[in-house]
Amino acid sequence: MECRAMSRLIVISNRVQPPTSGPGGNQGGLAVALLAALREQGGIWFGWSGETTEEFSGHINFQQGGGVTTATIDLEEQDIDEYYNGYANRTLWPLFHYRIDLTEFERDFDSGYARVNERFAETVQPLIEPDDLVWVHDYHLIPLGRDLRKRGFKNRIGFFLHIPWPPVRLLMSLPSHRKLVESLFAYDVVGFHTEDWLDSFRDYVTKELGGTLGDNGEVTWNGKTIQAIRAPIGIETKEFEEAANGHDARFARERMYMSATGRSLIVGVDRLDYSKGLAERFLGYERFLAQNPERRGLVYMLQIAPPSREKVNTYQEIRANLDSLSGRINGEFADIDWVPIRYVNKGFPRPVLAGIYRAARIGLVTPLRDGMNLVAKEYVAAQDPEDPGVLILSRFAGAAEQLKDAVLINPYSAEEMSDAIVQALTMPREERVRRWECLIDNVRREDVFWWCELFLTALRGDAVKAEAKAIE
Ligand code: GDG
Repeated sequence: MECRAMSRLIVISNRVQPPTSGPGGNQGGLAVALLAALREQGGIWFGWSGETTEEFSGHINFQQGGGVTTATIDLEEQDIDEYYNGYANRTLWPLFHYRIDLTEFERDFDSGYARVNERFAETVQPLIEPDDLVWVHDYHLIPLGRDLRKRGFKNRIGFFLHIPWPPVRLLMSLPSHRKLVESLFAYDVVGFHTEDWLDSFRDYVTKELGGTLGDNGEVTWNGKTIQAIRAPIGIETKEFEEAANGHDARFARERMYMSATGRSLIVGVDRLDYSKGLAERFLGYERFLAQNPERRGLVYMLQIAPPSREKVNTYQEIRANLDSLSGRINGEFADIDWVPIRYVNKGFPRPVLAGIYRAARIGLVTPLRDGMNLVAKEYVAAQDPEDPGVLILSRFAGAAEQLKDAVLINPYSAEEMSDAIVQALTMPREERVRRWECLIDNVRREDVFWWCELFLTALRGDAVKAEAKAIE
C-alpha cells in the first residue's frame, strides 16, 4: 500500500532522516514511510540538524536527495541542554514512561523547551504554503502547533505521540501539565499508538480540564474540538521480509550459527534505555539459568544495545549497571567454551539485524513501558514461515495490543520471564507456526504505510472542515 495525501506534506520532528539510503537500506520504518509520503506528494521534512551554533540565526540548510527535500536548522548549545537533554529527555521521557523517580523538574528546562519550539515555529512558518498539511512528531514538539497558531497559521496540523501517554495522576506531577495538554488543542488531529494511551489522554481532558468527548474521536475543550485517534505504527514489513531473505541477512545468520553450533539463540535489540527493561531482562535470564541447569550451554543470549542520549546521567548509570550485571552473570555461569550473554554496545545495518532475528529461536522484547516497540514487529517479519521462532513480549509494550499471540509476560517478574523462556524453547513447531501466522498477519496488514495513511486520512479531515484555530 502506498502512503498518499493530496496536498503537500510538511513533516516536523526533532531530527530529520536524510534520504540517503532507499527502502531496504539502513532506515527504520518511520523514516521509510515518511520519506515515501514526502516523495509521493512533495513537501519538506523539517527539524534540527544535530549540529550546534554559537548564536541561533534561523538559517535553514536545504538538502535534496531521493526525491525528498529536507530542511534543517542548527541550535545553540544551551538549547540542546535545556530542550533536548533537558525537558524532552530528563522530564517528559521518564515521566511519560512512568519513571517519576528519574524525572527532573527544572525551570531552565521549561524555558528552553518553550524557546526551541518557538524557534521551530518561527523558522518553519515561511516554508509552509496555505494548502500544506503539517504533521508534527513526538514529545519534543508538543507546543509547536500552538506556537504556529499564535502566528495566525490556519493549515490543518496533526500531532503524533510516539511514546506512551501517562495516566492522569502521573501526569499531574508535571508542574506545567495543564499548559502542556491545553496546547494540544491547537492541533486538528492528535494520534497515539494504542487505545490505552488514547484513553489516558481522554481521561485527562475530561477529569482535569473539564472537556467533553464526542463521536469519531472528537474531544472538546474551551470551545475547541480536536480529533484524538489511535494509530498504531507498523514497520516496512514487505521490505523487511525481503531483507531477511537477502544476502547480508543470510551471511549474518551463517555467522551466528557457526559461532554457536547447536545452541539456541535468544535475541534482544534495544536502544540502551531504562524504559527497555534491560536489567530486568538480564535478571530474568539469570533466573532461567539458575533454575534450569540442564539447559545451560544449550542457549545463549545476544543483547544488542547501541548507546543513546549519552549526555544524560541516567543513561550513563544504566550503562554501568548493565556492564556489571552482564559481567556478573557471565562470571557466574560461563564455561570454558560457553558464554551465556553476548552484550554488544553497537549498532548493525538493518539487513544484518534481519538475519540475526531470523537466526534467533526467541525474540525477547521486554520493555517496562514502550509507546509501541518496533523490534517486536521486526522479529516477527524476519522469521522463517516453516520454522519460526517465538516472540516473548512485555504486556507493557504498545505492541502487545496487536501482537496477542506472542508469549506475553510481565517484565518485572524474573519468574515469568524464566518460565516463558522454557515455554518458548520447548514449544512444538505446530504451535510456533500457528502463533506466528497470527502475528505476521497483523504485522503485514497494519504496516507502516497503513499507519501513515490512517493518520493522513484523519489529518486531511475530508469530512471535517478546517476550523480557524488562531489563538489570540
Ligand atoms: C520510539 C518509541 C515506538 C535498534 N538497534 C539497532 C537498530 N535499532 C532500531 C530497531 C527499531 C528501532 O531502532 C527502535 O524502535 P523501537 O520502536 O523499538 O524504540 P524507540 O527507539 O524507543 O522508538 C517506540 C517508536 O518510537 C516508533 O513510534 O515504537 O515505542 O519509544 O527499528 O530495529 N537499527 C539498526 N541497528 C541497530 O543496531 N540498523
